[in-house]
Amino acid sequence: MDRTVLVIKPDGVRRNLIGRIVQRFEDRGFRIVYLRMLEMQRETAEEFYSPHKDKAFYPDLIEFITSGPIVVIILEGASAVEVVRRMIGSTNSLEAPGGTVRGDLGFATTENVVHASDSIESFERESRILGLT
Ligand code: FUP
Repeated sequence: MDRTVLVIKPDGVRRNLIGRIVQRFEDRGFRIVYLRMLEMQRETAEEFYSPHKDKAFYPDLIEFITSGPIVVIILEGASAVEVVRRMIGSTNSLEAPGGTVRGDLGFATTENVVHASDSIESFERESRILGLT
């Protein structure tokens, strides 16, 4: 069994989508092994998104992810990283196919409803940064 980090971003929380998002992953067969609502501190956000620190969108991304509560979840299941990534859809919600979280519920790139680890290494890194381990 693999584990992955799923984050419901501030837009998802503001738009009251927590239940619907969690439902999709439970329906698919994933087990929730951790779930907590928190506000990401600026320092944590900067470390979390440090691979993007030279990108033009970085300041907006930090502003956004710290703009309100998020929900941090660890999902467990077969091929969790890969399957959950497929279930959230591409980064730009406008390009994400129907049936994915971003394709069904999102309409932007920075404000794209959810985050999910893109590898086992990212899962471990994100767990450490978010203080889950
Ligand atoms: P993803 O793994 O799909 O969440 O996307 P990336 O790791 O490529 O990007 C991390 C975050 O940066 C995305 F959630 C949204 C933001 N981003 C932008 O705001 N603009 C861009 O052009 C690309 C990414």
